Amino acid sequence: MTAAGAPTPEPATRPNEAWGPGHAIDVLRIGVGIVWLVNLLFIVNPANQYWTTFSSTARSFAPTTIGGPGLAEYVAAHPLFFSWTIALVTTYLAIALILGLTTRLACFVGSCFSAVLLATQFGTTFLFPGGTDVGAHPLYILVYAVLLVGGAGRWLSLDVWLRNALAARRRAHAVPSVLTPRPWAAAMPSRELVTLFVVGTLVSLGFGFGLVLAIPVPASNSTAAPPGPTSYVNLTVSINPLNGWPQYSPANFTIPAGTVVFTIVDNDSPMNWTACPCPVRGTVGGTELLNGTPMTSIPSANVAHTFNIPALGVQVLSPGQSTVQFSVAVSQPGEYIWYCFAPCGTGMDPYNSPPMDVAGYMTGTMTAT
Ligand SMILES: [Cu+2]
Repeated sequence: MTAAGAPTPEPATRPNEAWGPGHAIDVLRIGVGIVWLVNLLFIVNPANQYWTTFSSTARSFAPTTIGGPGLAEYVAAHPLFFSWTIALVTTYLAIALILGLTTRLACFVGSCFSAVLLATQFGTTFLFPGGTDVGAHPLYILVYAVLLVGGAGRWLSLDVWLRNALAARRRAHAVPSVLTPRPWAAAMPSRELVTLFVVGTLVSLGFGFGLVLAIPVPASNSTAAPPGPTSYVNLTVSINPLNGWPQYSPANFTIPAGTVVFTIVDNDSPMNWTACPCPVRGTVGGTELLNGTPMTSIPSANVAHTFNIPALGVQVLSPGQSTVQFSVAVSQPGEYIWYCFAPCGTGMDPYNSPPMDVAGYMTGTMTAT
């Protein structure tokens, strides 16, 4: 469109023409589409248990979310909505980018999606190891911007095929060629579209940060001792000689509702968890005893494991080669799942490899009767 708003002749599009250097932008587009296709294959492969472990994966981000674990808990509590949203956006991006269908819309959706993920998991984005799931999102946003500005979708693209098919149909029916605005079809973008892209991405980033700051940390059940008996639980963290994994034992235990005094003897080696959000939460008095000294937060230099009971808002940090003690008020009978959220996995990604999330090692059940 010209400044006066009069339609300009549509530039001749040579559809899906032979390879030339100008098509590098569409090679990039297809490459990003393949990345999303790989993500989609991960989601649908039953071996990865995407659907069944979604909540615990979401919770594993809690310790490193700016603004506290509120959002991670909220996502974990609504797994159906969030797991499907992520799966559907992943499917759309894979199809749209590989086939060049609604290319511009895909750039917009992809950038906003990455911006929200980036904001909500900001604490682990720029860390290595640990940021492998979210560390790529700044790069993705950059790639979408390059695709949009570079006019991706002009080669090997269904957008072009559809446009030409429509044009041919119009010619065949002798319909006067009136240009209809097709803001999402592929072509060099207008300045307005680029502005919309930038604004949309920034708004999504702000929305993500707003979510993590606005959703409150789940209320701790109580920091005052409830009526009821006092019981004692002794846990140890040791390396399992069979597989070399650190392991809490016992992982499953039963206590009467009341005050539970925990002692954790951590025989694991020290580890430097630089992203550690190390405040103690949800214990009686809001403290833990580290080798006998009361602490309200723990220096991150040597946190080997954590002991979190999300339903009670409990977070306790367990440094290597140390003993911690704390009391938890359990006023209601029930089953309480505990987790270790420190990245103690032994694989490439220590946030998402065993024994993280492995029952009997870094998660288990406290049954209150
Ligand atoms: Cu651990």
